[in-house]
Amino acid sequence: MIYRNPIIAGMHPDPSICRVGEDYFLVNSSFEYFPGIPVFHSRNLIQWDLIGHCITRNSQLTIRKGFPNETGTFAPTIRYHNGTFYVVCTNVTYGGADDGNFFVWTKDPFGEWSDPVWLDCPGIDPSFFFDEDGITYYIGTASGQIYLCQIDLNSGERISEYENIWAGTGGNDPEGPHLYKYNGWYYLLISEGGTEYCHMITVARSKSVKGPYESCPRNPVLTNRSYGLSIKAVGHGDLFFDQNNNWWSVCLGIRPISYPYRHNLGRETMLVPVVWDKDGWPVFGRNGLLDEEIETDRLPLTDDTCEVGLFPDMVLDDFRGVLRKEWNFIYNPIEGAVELGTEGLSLQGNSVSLSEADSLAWIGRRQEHHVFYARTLLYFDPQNEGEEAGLCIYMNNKHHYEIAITWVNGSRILMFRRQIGSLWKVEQQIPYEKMEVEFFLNADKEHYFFGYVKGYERIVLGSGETAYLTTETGGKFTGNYIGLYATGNGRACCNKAVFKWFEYVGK
Ligand code: 6LW
Repeated sequence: MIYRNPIIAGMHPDPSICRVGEDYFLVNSSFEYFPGIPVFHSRNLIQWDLIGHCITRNSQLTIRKGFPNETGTFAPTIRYHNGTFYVVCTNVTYGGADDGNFFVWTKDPFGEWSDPVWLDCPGIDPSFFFDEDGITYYIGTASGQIYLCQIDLNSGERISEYENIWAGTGGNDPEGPHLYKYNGWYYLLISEGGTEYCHMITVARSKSVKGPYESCPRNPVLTNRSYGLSIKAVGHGDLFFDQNNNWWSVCLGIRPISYPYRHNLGRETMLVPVVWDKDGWPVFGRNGLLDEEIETDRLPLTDDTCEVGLFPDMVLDDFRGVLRKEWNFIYNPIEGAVELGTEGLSLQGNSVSLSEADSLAWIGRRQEHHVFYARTLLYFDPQNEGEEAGLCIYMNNKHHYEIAITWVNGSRILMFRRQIGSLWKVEQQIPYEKMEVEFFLNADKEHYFFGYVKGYERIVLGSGETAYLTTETGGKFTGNYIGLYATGNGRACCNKAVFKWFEYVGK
């Protein structure tokens, strides 16, 4: 059968995976978005359900504001050991509260996770390795080195000195380490080249956990740099074997939209078949290259009726019950800003505008497809100058396009606006009598189109290039979100904005 990469589309970088019997659990970085660290479950490795998040309570972690797309939860690792799941991760705050490395644990990955246990270990990209002799190793990245130390899992205390074990093969940013034991060898998998177009996975091995580590003669074992392949920047991977003893890796990669390369979906999760060569080194993908379409007969538990790959993703959300798991806040959520009721989703805007890197009345879901359409029915009665509620495509506070109902010079209007870095412009304003409006946002690879529905007519109010809302233009580690928001633009909002339903259809 053929499966397609990515296996988890939209911003889902730095994947890490563990298997328990025939069940697979996978986590990703989520940066400033909350809930943090999405947890996915699968039984066939290609269809993944979002089952929850590790960080769901404000009391667990404070996410640093400011620094768009480069604070919060970076590069988690998930491991299962003696009946408990552990996720070890970094909260990047640049000196703010709750900075550094921590782990959370649970017995039930479908439920809640523990409070963080903070670790005295520097740097980023932490991983755990449980050795056969019962010792728990922490592996991390700091000062251009991969290091290791022992920790006590109960207290989180570091119980040995740090020891540098490898610095990679000479590429910049050796990072994202994971350690495994197989056939009497310790294998150390890392990434080099930075999380951009020169990204690569390299591997080294040793008979002793502390080294010396010998580099694989075929390094890098995975990279798409300098190849005309549709997936670029592959790296930051984790290695595992399935219940049939077939080996695989999950890693990140991107799908650029244009040349020169730019990408707007963030870094996505890919699945790579792995085999071992006669000398005991892993061979990733097609001799070290990752294809978008992969033919394999090794996927676990897949029968002919199982659809594979990037199926159209369709969601019609009527906002009844509890908020669906794919909706995120930016930073820790504000008490009372977002509520679900019989009417739908209500957002109580505060004074924070879309252009500020601060907690605002906003929820968003990842853009997972280059081509999609989204629609929402909004009821909003703005009463003061600047009060606004609408639908946006959002990379960060300095890069977003939006359509909104707002109040300008004493009257209600529909508005289309774009912000690209320090360029900020209201492109369209039209008078609007009603308080209810159906907005739409359609995207293809080149443009985002915004408009509203009038009777049977769909009226486009404006459009913006996708190229300006890409990581290369103004982002860092995340991808684009489709957001619903309300704001008083400098003042409190009198009335709540009510979104009655939301639809997303990806193609
Ligand atoms: C992460 C690093 C990386 O910590 O980017 O792709 C950083 N790899 O390993 C943020 O995702």
